[in-house]
Amino acid sequence: MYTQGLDQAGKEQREVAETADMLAAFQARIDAEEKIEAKDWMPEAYRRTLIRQISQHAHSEIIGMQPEGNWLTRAPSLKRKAILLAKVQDEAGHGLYLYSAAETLGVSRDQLVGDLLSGKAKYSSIFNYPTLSWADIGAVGWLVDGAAIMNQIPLCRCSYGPYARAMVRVCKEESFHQRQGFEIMLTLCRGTDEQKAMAQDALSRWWWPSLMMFGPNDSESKHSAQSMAWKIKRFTNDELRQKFVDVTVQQAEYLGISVPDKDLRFDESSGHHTFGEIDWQEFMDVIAGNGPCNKQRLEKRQAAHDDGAWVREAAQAYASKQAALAAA
Ligand code: BYC
Repeated sequence: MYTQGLDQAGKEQREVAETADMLAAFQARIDAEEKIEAKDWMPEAYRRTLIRQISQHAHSEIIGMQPEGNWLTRAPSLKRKAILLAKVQDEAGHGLYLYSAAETLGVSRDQLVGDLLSGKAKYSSIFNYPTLSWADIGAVGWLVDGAAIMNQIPLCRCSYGPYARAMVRVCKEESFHQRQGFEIMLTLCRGTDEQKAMAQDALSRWWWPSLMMFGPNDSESKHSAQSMAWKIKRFTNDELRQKFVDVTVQQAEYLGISVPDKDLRFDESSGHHTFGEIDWQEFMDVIAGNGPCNKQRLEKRQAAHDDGAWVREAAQAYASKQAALAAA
């Protein structure tokens, strides 16, 4: 009901022509750091950008459950299993908050999920890589959640209120996820030679895909300039990638394993690490649907969606019954 109401409000709003004065007044609100709320007037392009970004973010959380879910039955102890189960459930929760935030912009959940399942909507490139060993669960928590936090903490200050508020809780949980991943890596690195080799192998395979999570270089990023002006993004893709490298290289040193980049070095003059060229062709292939696991990820999501049809039908039947009772 709530969504339908917003759908209608959104439709009426979109019928109003956007004048230069309206756009200037909107930008003034953004510049004054006011939060934009669901029922406020907003330019159609701002609304579309948010729907694109928030829904891709939600899809990433939901698809991101798969590579980790793959290890739930094989976690090395009951404690590890319980922790991993809680983490995977957290990701489902993040997806749900984010779908709800996207719905406030006047789009339906069915439409968003339909776009994911048809392959129209993107989700993060990182989840198209396989988790081959238990150490990959450590590397995903450490690197993938680490990159996620770097990208998402600034989103808590995003100009769109519902997205910014959803991100506060997401970031708290991601922070726990990152630490559990680092702790798995630390345990492996302090274990046998074989365990340390597993940790090294996981870092070697996940390093470059993690850097790709931040998106194309700024010079190639088609949305960054406008999203920065609207304060949806607070830092550019390259700025966040640099922060991630600076923090993570030191953590790898502490673990005693090597970042797989022969060009990586600390630059005294800038105080930052310089690093090698990302394989952008690989990135483009993955986001075009041709990564190692794209097909399997979408097939599994489609099967889960089909298996859940009876739950949606039951919820709908219950809602209709309640509505009929309320009307009687
Ligand atoms: N993968 O102009 P750009 C998580 C696309 S969930 C795929 O720079 P923008 C987690 C981009 O969409 C992690 N596609 O775009 C979950 C655009 O294509 P379209 C997800 C990518 O939006 C479970 C085109 O490339 N996090 O952490 O300004 C377990 C040009 O890019 C990627 C979020 O979604 C990519 N890596 O900036 C553990 C955070 N990068 O849409 C962890 C929210 C770029 O025009 N999103 N593209 O067809 C953002 O912050 C921004 O959307 C991005 C991209 C920085 C990702």
